[in-house]
Amino acid sequence: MKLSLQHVLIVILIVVSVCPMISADDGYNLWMSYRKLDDSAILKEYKQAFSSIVIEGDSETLGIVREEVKKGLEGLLGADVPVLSTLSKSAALVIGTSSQSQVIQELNFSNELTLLGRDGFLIRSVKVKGIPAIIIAANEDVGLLYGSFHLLRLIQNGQSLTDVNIHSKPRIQYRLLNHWDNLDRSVERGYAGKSLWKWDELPGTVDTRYKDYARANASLGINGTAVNNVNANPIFLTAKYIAKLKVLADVFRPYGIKLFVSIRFSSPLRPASNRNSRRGGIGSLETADPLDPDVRRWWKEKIKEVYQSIPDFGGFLVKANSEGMPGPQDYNRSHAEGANMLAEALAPYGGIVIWRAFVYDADVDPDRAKRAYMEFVPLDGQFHNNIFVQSKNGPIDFQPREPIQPLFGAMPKTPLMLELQITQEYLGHSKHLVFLAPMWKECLDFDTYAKGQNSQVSRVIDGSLHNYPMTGIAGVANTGSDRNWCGHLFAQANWYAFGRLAWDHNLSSEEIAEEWIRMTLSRNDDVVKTVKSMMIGSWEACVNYMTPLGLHHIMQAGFHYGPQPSYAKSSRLDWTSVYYHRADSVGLGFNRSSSGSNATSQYFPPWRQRFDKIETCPDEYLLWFHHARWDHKMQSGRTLWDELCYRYNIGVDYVKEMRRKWTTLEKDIDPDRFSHVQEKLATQEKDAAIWRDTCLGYFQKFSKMPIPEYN
Ligand code: GCW
Repeated sequence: MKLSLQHVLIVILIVVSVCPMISADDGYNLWMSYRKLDDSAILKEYKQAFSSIVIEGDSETLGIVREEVKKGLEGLLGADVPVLSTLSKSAALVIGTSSQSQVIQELNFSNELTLLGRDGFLIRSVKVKGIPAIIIAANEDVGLLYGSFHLLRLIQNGQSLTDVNIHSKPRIQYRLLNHWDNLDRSVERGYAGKSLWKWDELPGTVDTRYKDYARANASLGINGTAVNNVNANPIFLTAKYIAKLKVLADVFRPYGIKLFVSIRFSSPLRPASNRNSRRGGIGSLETADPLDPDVRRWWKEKIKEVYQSIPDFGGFLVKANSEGMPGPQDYNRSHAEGANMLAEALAPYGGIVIWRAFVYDADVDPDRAKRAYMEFVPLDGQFHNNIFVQSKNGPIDFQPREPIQPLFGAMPKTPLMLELQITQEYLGHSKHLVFLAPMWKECLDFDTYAKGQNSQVSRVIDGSLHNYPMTGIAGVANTGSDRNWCGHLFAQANWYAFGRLAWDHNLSSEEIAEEWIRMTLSRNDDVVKTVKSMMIGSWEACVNYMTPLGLHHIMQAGFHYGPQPSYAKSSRLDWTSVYYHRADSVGLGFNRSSSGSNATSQYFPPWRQRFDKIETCPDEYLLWFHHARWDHKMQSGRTLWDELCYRYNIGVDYVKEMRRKWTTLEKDIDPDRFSHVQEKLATQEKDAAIWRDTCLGYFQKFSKMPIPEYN
């Protein structure tokens, strides 16, 4: 059948009119919707400055830069912005490296550029032969990509570019996402639909979303991703899966993103007879002992095979001897011996090992909070220099609030990679609006006193405190195949915040929230203010309605959403709630002071003493470190019981207030996103009240005190 042009046009018209789901506001475009600016003064400035884009040079990455900047500027300015290869007579945006762009070369920025390393960039307003230009210069194409996204961010935030002069480079070298994605596309602790990776379609079919994922990460400077769950299936290292991984690595590469894989330590073994077992491998050996020559050979060959397909492969992420995963201790070898075997095999290719410190063997100490420190600190200095020890922010497990993991500062000879959790396993899944930047900042800004004052966690992980040879940070991803990527529209802000802090941990939560709101939701100052005021206190509120005053691990078993303080029977004591809160007729909390488990001794002075004494322990951590009496006098002057009731109540009240504020924005936010958030907030309010009522009802059985009235 032959179709006339008229027919084709009619079909196109029909398709366009019945496909509102491709609307710009379904959340798919994240913080990159590039809606036209409406402030006429700033629009005029930008239009004058960007009459064209000049990009000299050619590479896949530069192709992406070209496309992004054109799309971004045209969207934001609502005008055509041609891409040229040489500067014309009117003001332009000039993008290039000195090796590929003559304009940049002639500007002679070499001194400044050398300070910016591989990923850094320069954005500056200059004159080129009398013509005003804004330039983005970098040493590598990937720096230009980061610089371009940064410029677009400035424009989206309406910042004036007159006399702009920005030097930017990441403070941390490895900025990674860790996906806990399984082979069957389920995502452990994922709340945004199935995994993005369609393993059964790969390598033949390449979902366009892989590219969009890479683009979103690149827009933040995220430069690596471990694509599969740390509870790893060894199948990812079979030839069949290496071919699939290669396709992902090829998509990610021009965006500056390296692929990492989580491995199972027992991979050289024969497959386990039970497919669901965490043991077993993909080989034919009888042992996975890291000192066994056959095992070492097996890994060398496997790694060679991987690099033949993926020459810039990042390396391995390893969960070993943790929660039933095999590891070197199965053969009486240490974590260092296990990690070193892999590191040696990866080193010739520039690969690294990320070895997780999330271990809590009950034989090590009766207090779970102490175990990782006790196992890892004695190994400091024994790891090869291409190994990171990766630790969660707190000593237990991504609880709503934890004091920092005392490992930070205590391993000066081992690069520590900070592991944060973007997905809200313990913070209301994708049902609650909880902006996590303030939590991460609390951790990053915490002064460990490892080398006296000014020894913040941020300085441990950016390497400046101990001169680490490499530096890294990882976030457990909250992405999935939901159209809006993260389930909750506001969960996108956590992905965003992670990336921004990984690049520059000095940014404040307020700055990050404001950027995200302007780029995603609205540029109206009143709306920005209101939404920001919702986001900024949302984490503290969640702590209050879930686990105030240092309570922890009292959530519903397994599912980790609602409260279950009564949970007492499990195969492991340290999976119950009663193990952690220790409520009795005297009081509440886990005594980790020197009269209890003495976990406080793992911190540097003065924290050691401050945490140890109930009088000086901050209220935020009181029940983490102390078993306090119900009538203990808090810093507020209230008794513990009254303060507990108060905190649970103000937590719920905050959610009510967020809901009220959101309602006032109805006319400012597009209807789909407005009602999406409105529904989520209603659920959050209901479930926050369940947390409060369940926990207070339960603890009241011990305190035997009345719940005071609050209005
Ligand atoms: O908190 C626990 C989670 C597990 C997770 C584990 C870990 C991937 O409940 O789902 O397993 O942490 O970090 O290894």
